[in-house]
Amino acid sequence: MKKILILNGPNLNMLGLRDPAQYGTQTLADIKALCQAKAKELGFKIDFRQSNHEGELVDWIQAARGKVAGIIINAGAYTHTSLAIHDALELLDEPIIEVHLSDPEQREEFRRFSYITRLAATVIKGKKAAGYVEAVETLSTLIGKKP
Ligand code: DHK
Repeated sequence: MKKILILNGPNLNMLGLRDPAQYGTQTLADIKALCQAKAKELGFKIDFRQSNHEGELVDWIQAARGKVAGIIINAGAYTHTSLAIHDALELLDEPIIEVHLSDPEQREEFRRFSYITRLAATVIKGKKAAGYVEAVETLSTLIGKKP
């Protein structure tokens, strides 16, 4: 069974406590369960992870090369700062979907730039937890098209 890696960056372990107007009320465990259910329906396995550490995220991306069918990433604040995560993602041949619970472009100026967007097949933003489910569906379609 093909596997999708879903990576979450810093502070996403605090969902449920963070501003619900931006991030919704669901916890990361709730989002994991939603992704798991959608992936099961579509015939995929998921590996769902969160880290507050940039280097750990880089290690996980490197380890995923050739081992997963695709990757969904919400790099949290590292979206806007991490050239290291960009460079790790750039080495992947597998499709990448960038997801955000909020719409960073509608927020503070410092959230408008993303290091990930230029590598992503699609960016899904502003849909809160439902965006992750949409990302699993979109990735499944992209993977399904690959031989
Ligand atoms: C999550 C974060 O933690 C922020 O730093 C980003 C993103 C937005 C989100 O909307 O999921 O700016």
